[in-house]
Amino acid sequence: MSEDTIVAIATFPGNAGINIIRISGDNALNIAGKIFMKKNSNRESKLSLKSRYLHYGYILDKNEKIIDEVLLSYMKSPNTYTREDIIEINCHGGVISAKKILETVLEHDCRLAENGEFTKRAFLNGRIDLTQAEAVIDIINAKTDSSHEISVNHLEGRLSKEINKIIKEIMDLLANIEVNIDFPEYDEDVITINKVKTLSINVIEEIDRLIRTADTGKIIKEGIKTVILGKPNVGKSSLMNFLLNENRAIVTDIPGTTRDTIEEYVNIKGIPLRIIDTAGIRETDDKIEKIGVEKALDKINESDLIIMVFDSSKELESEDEIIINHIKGKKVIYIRNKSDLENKLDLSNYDEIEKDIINISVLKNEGLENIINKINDMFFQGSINISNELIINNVRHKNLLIKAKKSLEEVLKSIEEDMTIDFIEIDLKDAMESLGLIVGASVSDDLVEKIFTEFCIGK
Ligand SMILES: Nc1nc2c(ncn2[C@@H]2O[C@H](COP(=O)(O)OP(=O)(O)OP(=O)(O)O)[C@@H](O)[C@H]2O)c(=O)[nH]1
Ligand SMILES: [Mg+2]
Repeated sequence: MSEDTIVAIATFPGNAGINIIRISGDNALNIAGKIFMKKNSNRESKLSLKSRYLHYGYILDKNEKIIDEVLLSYMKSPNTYTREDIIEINCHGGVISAKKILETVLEHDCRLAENGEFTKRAFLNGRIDLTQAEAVIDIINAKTDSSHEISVNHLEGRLSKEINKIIKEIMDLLANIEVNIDFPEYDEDVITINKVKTLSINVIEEIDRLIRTADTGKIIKEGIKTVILGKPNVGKSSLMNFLLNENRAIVTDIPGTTRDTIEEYVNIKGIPLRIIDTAGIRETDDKIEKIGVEKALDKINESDLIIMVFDSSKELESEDEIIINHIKGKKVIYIRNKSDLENKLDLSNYDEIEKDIINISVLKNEGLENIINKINDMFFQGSINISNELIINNVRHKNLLIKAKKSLEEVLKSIEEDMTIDFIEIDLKDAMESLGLIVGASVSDDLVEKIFTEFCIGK
């Protein structure tokens, strides 16, 4: 392998028990020999490190001064994370030890690793495919149990397995078409156009099933972008604070308290929410408030969910109606807050809203669980249960699936239009290429060729 040897601190340096410095590459063992001394040995004796054992000793700087007492492991290639030789040094926590050890390692023939480079090598060296590499990053970034679970599924290769299965189906079909073109005399085995059609329809269905999970996947990964809207003083910030379980937003009885949007992430009973509190919407001459109102309206477009808050103690006003009109076509939960006060809100002109509205009192802590239940119903049909489901949580995967689906739809169109088999072949190959890109394989002509040579004629 001609790759550089790379090194990085793999843990988060700070006030913790240990830190780990990780070295990967041809030169890793050699570097260990230069900086590590086993306990009860001396610098003159040659260092021998058994693979997959923990070795107790010291890291020494270039002046042979002890930097720290460590446990060092050596993992011999190829059965390692990167498929290269790996040295891992467990030193004491804190900022200094790890940093000094890193500096000492860097005095030898290696360089600082780039972000994600160990995993990149695992991929380039064929230990994992692209979906698995992407899952590693998602596991690290996961903020909820469900998000973590989806990514663990991907790391285990469940998505790759599904995609590879579809690729194989298309490949078999292409092989048959090839046989058909090259050896038309084998016509009892020749693929009929009907076969192409049936397969394309089936594969489109399989791909569609995956694409349909992408909305849930995105929401679980990024949180439901929830914008709280309403005219001033209805209790938006109070609701935000309640959901966050902290006094994040300023609450006063003065209408127009919130000027800027406030965004926070919260996980309520497993439901990930990105909650955005906004400025109360009204006509105003106040320059700052005006900007806040515009920002609030802007947030509507990028939201997954709107929580529109009414004030039970006030009559319906034009501000309420302006908001109602702005959020048409969005997923909305309507809230009547301050249900502890006398109800003056008449929604008889808005039957649909009246029918669905949730009555709450943030002040009295009443009715709030109904909001969470409603979100659960709207986004997860009552429960987030993703245990056995394969869910797409990556936009790249989603886009490639859509592309593959389009190519297969082209196949069906070509069949309808009686196009020649070459056209069909091109679109089938495009679909296969898009799917191949998901798992990181570039399905070149050579690969396709190779597959065909493994076929026996007539089969
Ligand atoms: N009686 C009663 N008062 C409430 C309730 N919820 C909030 N309030 C009060 O209503 C006032 C306004 O609350 P905020 O949460 O600041 O309202 P807002 O919608 O964020 O207001 P702006 O930021 O000005 O748009 C405060 O005095 C709250 O204490 C409730 O359920 N019942
Ligand atoms: Mg507010």
